[in-house]
Amino acid sequence: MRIDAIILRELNLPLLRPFETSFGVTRGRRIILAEVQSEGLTGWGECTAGERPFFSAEFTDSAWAVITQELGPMLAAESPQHGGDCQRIFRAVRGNRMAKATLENAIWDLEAQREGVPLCQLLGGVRETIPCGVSLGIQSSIPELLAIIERELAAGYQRIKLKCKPGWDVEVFEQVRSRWPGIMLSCDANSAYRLRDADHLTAFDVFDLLMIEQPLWHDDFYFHAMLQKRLRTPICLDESIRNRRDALAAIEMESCRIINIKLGRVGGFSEAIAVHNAALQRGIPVWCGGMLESGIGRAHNIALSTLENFSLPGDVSASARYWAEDIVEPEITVSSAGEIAVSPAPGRGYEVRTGLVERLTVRKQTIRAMEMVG
Ligand code: OSB
Ligand code: MG
Repeated sequence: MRIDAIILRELNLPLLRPFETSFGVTRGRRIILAEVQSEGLTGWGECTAGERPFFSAEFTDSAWAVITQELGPMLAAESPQHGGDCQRIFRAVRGNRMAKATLENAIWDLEAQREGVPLCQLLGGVRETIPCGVSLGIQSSIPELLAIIERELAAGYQRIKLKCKPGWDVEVFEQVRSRWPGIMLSCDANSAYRLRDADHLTAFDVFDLLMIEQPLWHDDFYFHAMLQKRLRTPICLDESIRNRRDALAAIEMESCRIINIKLGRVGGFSEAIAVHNAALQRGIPVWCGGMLESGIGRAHNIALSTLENFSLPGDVSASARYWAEDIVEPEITVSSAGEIAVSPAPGRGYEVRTGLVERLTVRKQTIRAMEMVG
């Protein structure tokens, strides 16, 4: 595929409600979109980096710099045949996986359109619907949280995930469990605890949680393995898993029993499939995480979630939970059975509302092939 143009945009999208985790509050997103034009087709990619380097070292401005200065020019100078060629094209750049995923995922979208197949089919997906859960941020009071859970369960969501941290954990789980003893419930600490909290974390076991996500350091396997030996509740790793090798190490060390796969965190579809396959072969279930994406990232998450081993409900939910207006058409909806029906249309399966994208754009840059000097 000849790359005719790469247009990078930053969009400012206010969230309908603030989203609070153990590392901070997000009120609106600064989202980078890549539009890659090739031979009359347009592929789109979304960068999942946060506004500040809290979830990971990458953030909106670092990703913008890496894409405009390095990755964009590298890609523009090549003619990739497949999304899977991007890892080789970008190999000189260390890390910066969310920046890489922004472009790689746009190439997968283009490839699916060129082949005239839905993206999920190109990825090897097997599901026509995906099971959905919600991730609920830290609230200012437990009654407020209970009201939100009631609404999400009524909407059909199959699993409730509660963001937690010291001071917003056991008491919260107690009240949720006493009201809803049988629901699929999990929690996500985003690294809010230390190994000295192990006794406190064992107290979570009575709540029959599906998993506790990333309780310890963002870059750790060893201490998670020590903690997992003491917990009945399965540990799920999110931040720690950057690639297939990390997944193999974590599984081998028994640092976790479940893996959360995020396209941006692992660097794009190729590596996400590799993590998925490694976990599948070793009997470790996976699910698709979310990063408060707009419709483009969400469409990519849906396609990924169709792979066989995505057997647990993910954090991929309806557009209307986040945005007054999503930038794709139709917007993403969830059925009363808590499922998203996978679009059969070629490529990402959702049209981009280019007029709305243009109105929300706060910076824009066209990237050209790298000058070959010397
Ligand atoms: O750890 O899964 C996480 C959002 C931002 C950063 C990290 C995480 C999250 C979520 C939200 O849990 C998932 C979503 O609804 O997109
Ligand atoms: Mg998480």
